[in-house]
Amino acid sequence: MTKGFYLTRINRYLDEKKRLVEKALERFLPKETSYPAKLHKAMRYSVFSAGKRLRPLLMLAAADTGKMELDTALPAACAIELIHTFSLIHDDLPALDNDNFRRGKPSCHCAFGEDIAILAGDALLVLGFQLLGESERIGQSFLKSGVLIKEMAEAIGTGGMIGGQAADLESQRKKIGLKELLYIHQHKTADLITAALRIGGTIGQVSPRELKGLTNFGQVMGLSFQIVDDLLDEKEDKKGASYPDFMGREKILARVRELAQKAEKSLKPLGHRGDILKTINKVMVERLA
Ligand code: GRG
Repeated sequence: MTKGFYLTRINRYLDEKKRLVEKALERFLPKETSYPAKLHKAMRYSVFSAGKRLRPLLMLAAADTGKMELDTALPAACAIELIHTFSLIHDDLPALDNDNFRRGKPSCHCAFGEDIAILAGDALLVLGFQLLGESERIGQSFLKSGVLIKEMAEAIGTGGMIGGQAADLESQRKKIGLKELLYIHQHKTADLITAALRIGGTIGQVSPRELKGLTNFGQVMGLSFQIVDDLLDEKEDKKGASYPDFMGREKILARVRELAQKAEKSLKPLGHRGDILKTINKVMVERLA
């Protein structure tokens, strides 16, 4: 099989899965005309903007390394995108990052007001957990949705994304070291990415060794994803600490390459079943090219 043919096949896989996620999100979100319409409009406004859908794609690809059942995997894949969107809406609020633009459009609070933006974020978070509760398998082995809910709660709680965000806020007020920056990246960014992979692997019923591989992949890829994001945002009005505060571009690029290789190695237990994830890992790094 030629490299070109192989890449086309993977791109087709990712496009198809992205379309399925978009359609499912459309189905799961309340209609924008249903009362209270302003809240539902704000939720849809933020979800249906130009997001990469990275976390749902990682989740579906991880589930596909095992025995994927779309009926179970799609609600969970939508759940993680809704929870991610909640974090972006709240992150943009004046009390946090105070960003006026998100995904190429005015931020939710700029378009709908701060009050509705807070509620839209809250509602997306709650709907995300509701969907996780609905991701029960109808196959031979009954998957307890409580397992998925716990996994997600840990990833976004005080020991995960929200804790990482709080540490990030602190870094705006006092100088921090590289160790603290690593803590921020691990929890603010890598934990949700890791949850996508672990929940996907759990739904696909992969072996404990394969789940460990997916977990390591998520942690390392999540770190490199945030470093790449820091580099891409370098010229923007950055508030907290970031990699360019600690080292020059060449050194950062070398670190990103090293992490990308390490992430790829983590997928070894999955053999060729990890190829889609390897490609996503490469594409994330190539954003710098
Ligand atoms: C609970 C008050 C309250 C706030 C929560 C936890 C939190 C606020 C914010 C953290 C979210 C954050 C901005 C994490 C950084 C991760 C990151 C690089 C996000 C961008 O992800 P992409 O590039 O975005 O996947 P798209 O738009 O493509 O989905």
